[in-house]
Amino acid sequence: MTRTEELIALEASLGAHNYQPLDVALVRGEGVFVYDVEGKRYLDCLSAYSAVNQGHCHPRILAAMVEQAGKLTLTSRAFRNDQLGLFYREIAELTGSHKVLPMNTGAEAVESAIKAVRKWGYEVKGVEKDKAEIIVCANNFHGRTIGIVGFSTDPDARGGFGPFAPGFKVVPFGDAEAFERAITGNTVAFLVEPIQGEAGVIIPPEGYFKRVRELCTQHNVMLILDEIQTGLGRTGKLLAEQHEGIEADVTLLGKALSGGFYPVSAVLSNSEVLGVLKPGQHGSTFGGNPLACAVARMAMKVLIEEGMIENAAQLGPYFLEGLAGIRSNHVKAVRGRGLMLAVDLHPEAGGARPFCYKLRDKGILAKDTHTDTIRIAPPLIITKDQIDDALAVFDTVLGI
Ligand code: IF1
Repeated sequence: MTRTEELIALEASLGAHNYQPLDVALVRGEGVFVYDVEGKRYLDCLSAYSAVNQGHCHPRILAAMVEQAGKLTLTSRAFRNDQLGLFYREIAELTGSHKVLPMNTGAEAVESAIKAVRKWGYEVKGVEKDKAEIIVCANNFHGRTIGIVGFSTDPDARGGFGPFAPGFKVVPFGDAEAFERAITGNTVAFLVEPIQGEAGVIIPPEGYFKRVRELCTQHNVMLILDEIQTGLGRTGKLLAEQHEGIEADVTLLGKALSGGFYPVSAVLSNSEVLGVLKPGQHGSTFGGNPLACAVARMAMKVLIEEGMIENAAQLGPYFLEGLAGIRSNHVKAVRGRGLMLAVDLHPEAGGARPFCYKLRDKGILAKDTHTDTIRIAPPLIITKDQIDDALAVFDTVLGI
């Protein structure tokens, strides 16, 4: 048995089988590369679903984490700490927000936003008790909690987990008229991803978000953009909303907010929405802890100082063009924004997963999704030469 086979057997015997990972066992990461237990190197084209935008084990984030870990890790919010206020100031400045609610996972940020906008609906908008409605999109992905999977349209995500909370309405993504028709006097918010990630990197039609923004303003509906995956440079802008020329009322960040070191998420808004939460009404043991804050502060700092967002803006289109240029009978379409890319294969190609295994064998880790799509999202520090190397591999694997 190889070391990899031993580890796979151990996972298979003891772990819940809620994942079907590619059979590669990683031990080390550095920048855009990860290394497996047999010593083989791979270009990471998933970046832990965009949580390691800054690259694996970024030295400055590592140093900030180690330093803080030796000083103070957790106080709970029963006491104050010397990092939280600084984290607030820096994330608020970066994103132009007025209020910040720190949480840990992305799903927690989503749940927290739902709580806040419902309360806002009752206390500010004047919606009748327990009547608040939130509109969401078909094929959404916002996390795995009972609240969130309750408004998922994916049978795998929600099947067998009911009963679910009421108060959610589903409309098609990219259809502003359908959204408008779904709005009632009880609608408090529209929760939506700027680009649908899990659905397969689905970019909405031009003008969709402009219209959505207008409708939200007109009907006093809070626009909640889930930028947990699209945010922090992935699409070539700090926030994906900037491509649309709009501003959300509530923005959700997670994943790359810590550069992959630690679960750190945040709800960002104007004062009106988060202002409704009063002492005792929401919280988290780990949310806003000094270790998380120190890590997140440095994760944001290196993203900006090291030009990672500009790099994604410059090299994303280059990578996309290269993928589009591959002569292939298997490829149906390529699309993407910044370094959030996807390749759709023809159904006759036999599914994306065998291609992901071929890519793995040639030193690239990418993820299949929805049977026929390969998702490509390398760390934002990837260089042009590394993209050229990757394109040569994609060409061998996908070509003719
Ligand atoms: C898994 C997908 C990506 C997210 C958006 C909230 C969350 C996520 C837009 C929740 C999380 C992850 C979770 C991961 C797979 C992954 C994913 F394929 F499922 F959709 F990235 F594309 N909003 N996305 O994308 O954040 O609570 O996990 O921190 O294995 O479930 P979380």
